[in-house]
Amino acid sequence: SVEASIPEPQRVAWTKHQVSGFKDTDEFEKEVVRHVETTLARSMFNCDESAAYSATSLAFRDRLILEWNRTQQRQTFADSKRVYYLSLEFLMGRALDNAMLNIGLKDVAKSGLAELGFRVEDIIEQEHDAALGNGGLGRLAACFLDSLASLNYPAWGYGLRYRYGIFKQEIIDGYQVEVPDYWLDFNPWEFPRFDVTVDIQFYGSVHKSQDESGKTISHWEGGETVRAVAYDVPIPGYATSTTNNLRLWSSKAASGEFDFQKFNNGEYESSVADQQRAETISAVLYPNDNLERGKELRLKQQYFWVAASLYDIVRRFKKSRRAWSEFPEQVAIQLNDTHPTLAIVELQRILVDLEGLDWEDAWRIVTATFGYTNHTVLPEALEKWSVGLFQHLLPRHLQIIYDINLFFLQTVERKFPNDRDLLRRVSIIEESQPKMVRMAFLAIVGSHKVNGVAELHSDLIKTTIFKDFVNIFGVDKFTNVTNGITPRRWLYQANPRLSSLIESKVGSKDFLVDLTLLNKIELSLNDKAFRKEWADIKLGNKVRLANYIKSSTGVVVNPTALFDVQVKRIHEYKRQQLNIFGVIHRYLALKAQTPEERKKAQPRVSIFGGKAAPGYWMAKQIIHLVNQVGSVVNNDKDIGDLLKVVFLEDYNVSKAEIITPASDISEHISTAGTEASGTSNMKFVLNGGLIIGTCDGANIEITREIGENNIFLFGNLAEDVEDLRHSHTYGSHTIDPDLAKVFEAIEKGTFGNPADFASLVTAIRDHGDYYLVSDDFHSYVETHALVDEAYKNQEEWVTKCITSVARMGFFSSDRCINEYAEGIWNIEPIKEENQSDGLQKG
Ligand code: F58
Repeated sequence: SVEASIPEPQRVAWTKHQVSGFKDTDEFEKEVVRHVETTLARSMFNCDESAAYSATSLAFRDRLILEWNRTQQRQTFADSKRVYYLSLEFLMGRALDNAMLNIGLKDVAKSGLAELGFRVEDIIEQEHDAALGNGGLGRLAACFLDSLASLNYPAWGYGLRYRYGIFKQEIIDGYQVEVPDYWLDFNPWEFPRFDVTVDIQFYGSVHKSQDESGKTISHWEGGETVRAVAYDVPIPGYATSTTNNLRLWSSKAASGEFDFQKFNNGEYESSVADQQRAETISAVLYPNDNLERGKELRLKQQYFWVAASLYDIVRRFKKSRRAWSEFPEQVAIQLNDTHPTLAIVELQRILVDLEGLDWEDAWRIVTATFGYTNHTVLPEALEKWSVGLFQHLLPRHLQIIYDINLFFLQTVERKFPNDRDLLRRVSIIEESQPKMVRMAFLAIVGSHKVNGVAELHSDLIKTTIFKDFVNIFGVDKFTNVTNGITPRRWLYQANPRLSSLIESKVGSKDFLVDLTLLNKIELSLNDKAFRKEWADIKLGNKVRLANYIKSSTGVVVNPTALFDVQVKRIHEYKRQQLNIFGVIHRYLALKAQTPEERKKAQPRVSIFGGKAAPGYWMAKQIIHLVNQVGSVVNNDKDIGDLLKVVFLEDYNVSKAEIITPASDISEHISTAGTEASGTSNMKFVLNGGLIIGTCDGANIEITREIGENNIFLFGNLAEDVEDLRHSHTYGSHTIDPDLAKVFEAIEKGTFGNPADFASLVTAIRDHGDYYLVSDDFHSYVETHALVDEAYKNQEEWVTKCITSVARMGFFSSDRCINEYAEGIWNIEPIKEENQSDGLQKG
């Protein structure tokens, strides 16, 4: 056993002093006071909320570390297959509340903090979000980590430790302004591992030599070296002792502080500059959502992170002294989008150049190891890198890519002789000017499974962008794993009252580990007290959001109005423009009514939130228009409470936790076929909100699960989009008459200078309306009228909400992770001995 490796007397000493975590209020308080007085060097006389947050976090961190060490020992001892989840983004949000709830000690913390003079809610609010992601893709990775730990899978996340996460958004005069997000001032959730470093090479050149047997060996030499330093973030599972690891790499100069030789030669500035250049690699998250821009620093980030992670993975494998052929039985690596695709090339390089394996043997290992998840069909988001940039930055990798491509095209040629156009279409190297490396194709060729993230999306990639690859590799290589969300954060943490109401009907907290148990609440559909409490909780959540809206925007909204929410990254394909045009249409309609008629209208609050990529002009115009409409509508005496329009600044994970539970209806209205899945749609329904949406992404599966009477679907179908676009360009393109009136109002200056919004209008009217805003406008407006009607019958509405929540079990990320584990990774959970299934604590 592990223990036997330590001699008896030492073992006795170590175990005698074994640290154990706090278990009750008293022990918790003792830990907090100790951290305040020693770690923070303060006292009860100057312990403010920020210091109390720090000490509380440190107390919880200490506890996590103990479980984390034990988990690592257990997983090492079990020596079974692990999965490594490679993602450039992990949008974690806050850690303290999550740690308290997952460990099951929030009540202890609450009473302990109260005795020390603090409210646990205020302390939680002190934490800065860990915002190392853009949107859905990054948040999905975070939900996956929660599920992997909660299900006791031996799993590691690997990412980059950006010094600046996604920018903070300020709204100034209605415009988005980006402010840097420096979040590392005090971060108790990370452990620097200064002993875990990897030196990463860039640039240089390749030389060939021959070994004794005459085999050619490639040597990648020269160039620049940057050091990767590991920072570990513990990931506590819910109601289990399993605490997994997220390892984030930080870059620094390989020569240490700075180059002493240069320093001594009086080149102080340039020695510091080298250091800064190295640190630049992990300095900042690229803030684009569904857009790839092909910047050298981005490719550098990718290789830096991939090479460090693979070195770490291979080092761990080598400790087991197994044959290389067993690598895929010990290691599964999942590529979260194409960003880590270089890992395929890097592993092939390690095996062939450094370990001396034959190409074919190495390639068998590589392809058996990797799986690739695609998150988009948008052409502008598909990664491509110019061959020239590759040649410069990673010369040996480019050679390997050419070889992978050569062997791949040879097999294609054998299977489909004389189809030159097919070879051109599927080549990893695009024969354009300049030549480009197509990363998605490389990811497909180098993986054993490729998955989309919702059924429609997985079907679409098979019939459109990856169609040829289905013919080449067979359809079984392509699969679907519909996304999911963690019910711990998105129900238990974000909506504690609804969670405990559900608990009272399910009979336990087991629905948090088996979300299908939610179906039990359908039995209480006619229980009057339950329904009353349900409605009450929603109102309470809306009051909380109304207070937040007041304090952040100054706008007073009526909590009994219908709250209509669209919060997500701003993008033309997500169609916030459709939403705001719909709001304008509503405003014009109300204005045209008599005061008598207006009395019948359903009061609404339209709530928007989300960041625009800094260089995305159209998205920024949309934000500006929303704010302008808000300032007109919110101050119109004719309108009063009938319509309010607010834009919430700086939408992020912790704000989502306030907004999601407070929605009556939320908007998931992407042009059909463009949103791969969406995950906030799941969060809103799970929190007892209904949704209005297009037949796109996971909306379709949500409909199947909850029933079509419980969702408001509208708009054209994915299969018709292409023809519609074609008709815009080559047929006659008439704008919907109601939308034309909206444009008229904008162009009259109703919402300020029309020039500010000109391109939003012309994109639709004059430039082909690529996202089909006009085609869907009528159906959208009509469906909103149905929403108003339905909301007036509150009893019916509550029935819809309860029924929907009861049927949302499928969308747990636990289900999703189990599908990956079985269908793609082939891994098994490792539980602590004598740990029973289900809830152990909490
Ligand atoms: C999102 N992709 C999809 N990409 O748009 C969404 O439908 C899906 O639910 C989610 O992934 C999870 O599968 C997404 O968020 C990015 O933000 C990338 C960031 C890096 C540049 C390219 C886009």
